[in-house]
Amino acid sequence: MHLNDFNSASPSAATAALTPCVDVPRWVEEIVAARSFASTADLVSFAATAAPGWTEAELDRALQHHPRIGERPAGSSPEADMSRREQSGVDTSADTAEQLLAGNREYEDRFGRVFLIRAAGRSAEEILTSLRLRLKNTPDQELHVVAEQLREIALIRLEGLLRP
Ligand code: 2AL
Repeated sequence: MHLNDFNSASPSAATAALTPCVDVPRWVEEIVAARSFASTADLVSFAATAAPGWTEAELDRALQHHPRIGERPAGSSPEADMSRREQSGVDTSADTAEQLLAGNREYEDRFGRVFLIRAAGRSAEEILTSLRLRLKNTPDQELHVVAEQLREIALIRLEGLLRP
């Protein structure tokens, strides 16, 4: 999508384009309302701080669209395409796949939600190391990490969306 098209899209079309980046309606609405943007860099920098302080309810809603690391979604939605691209560098040999599965399970038992990490640019080994470290976090610390990772993923997706 070109920035000009995003700037001039109807509010509902702009909302539909942004929502796959992260399904936090407050974030989407703030960005849609702040158009027009002079450059993609301006848009991304606005998005980096828009709708601060995502609540637990907002995070839980957004996380429903993120498959587990190691589970590549099969569908053809924009989110599934993005997620596959982000996870394409994660090597899932039988051994790492098993460790990721076990780590995901442990994380879900401890925190009650899917383990989320910005996967783009990270190897399976880096992800496993981070997962094991994060298991030591308190639930409050972990909420902050999840919000930060979701925002990182959203900004990467936004850049991908607006790439000319
Ligand atoms: C994902 C995903 O779909 N993309 C990404 O960067 N991380 N999922 C996850 N559970 O962390």
